[in-house]
Amino acid sequence: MGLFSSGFSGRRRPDTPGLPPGQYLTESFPVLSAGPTPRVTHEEWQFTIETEDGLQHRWSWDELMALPIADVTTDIHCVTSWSKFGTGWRGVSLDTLFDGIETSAGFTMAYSYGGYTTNVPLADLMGGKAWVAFEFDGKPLEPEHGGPARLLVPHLYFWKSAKWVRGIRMMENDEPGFWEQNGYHMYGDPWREQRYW
Ligand SMILES: Nc1nc2c(c(=O)[nH]1)N[C@H]1C(S)=C(S)[C@@H](COP(=O)(O)O)O[C@H]1N2
Ligand SMILES: [Mo]
Repeated sequence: MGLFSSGFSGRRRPDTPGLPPGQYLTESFPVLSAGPTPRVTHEEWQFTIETEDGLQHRWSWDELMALPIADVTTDIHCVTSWSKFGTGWRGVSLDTLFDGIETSAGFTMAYSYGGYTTNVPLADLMGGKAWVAFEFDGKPLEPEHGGPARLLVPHLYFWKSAKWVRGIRMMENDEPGFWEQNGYHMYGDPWREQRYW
């Protein structure tokens, strides 16, 4: 097998622009979930940002839908080595959600329905880098992929993009989430291959 001749998706092509080291491209959209898929209705769905002083800022589904909505096209990179180019999402920017929230804490923990957690520095949620996404490929996000809504932080490995997201808690110090406690990297930059630690 030549390095450059393969026309098959799924083959490793180290010279592909936009493909981080050690990743291969896939056309499919694998489902990776550590547990069962929670079923959360729009009626019961809520999203809460809790600051370090315990103040909670909360949105219902309807309140989320009333916020400015962003269309996002981005590549995604899973630590299990698949990458997918040009995925299309619709969601609300974390910049919008954090607008008017006062915090001096530098770290966050994302919480999901079902108990999953993952830590992300606040700076990586700001500046047009992260969204609460509720549509994929022009359709409502499937429950298997995190619907009704998931975090989308595509510049980090995809485990940071918490499915069924229900909130974010601000933290003064970095603390490991679910996979980070099990050996995944605290930050998870695919370009530096920060898979495990
Ligand atoms: N709540 C929750 N979010 C999660 C996970 C999970 O198990 N539970 N898995 C993570 C991992 S390891 C990856 S690669 C992506 C997979 O998203 P997908 O199933 O939509 O491909 O979700 C991330 N977010
Ligand atoms: Mo993953």
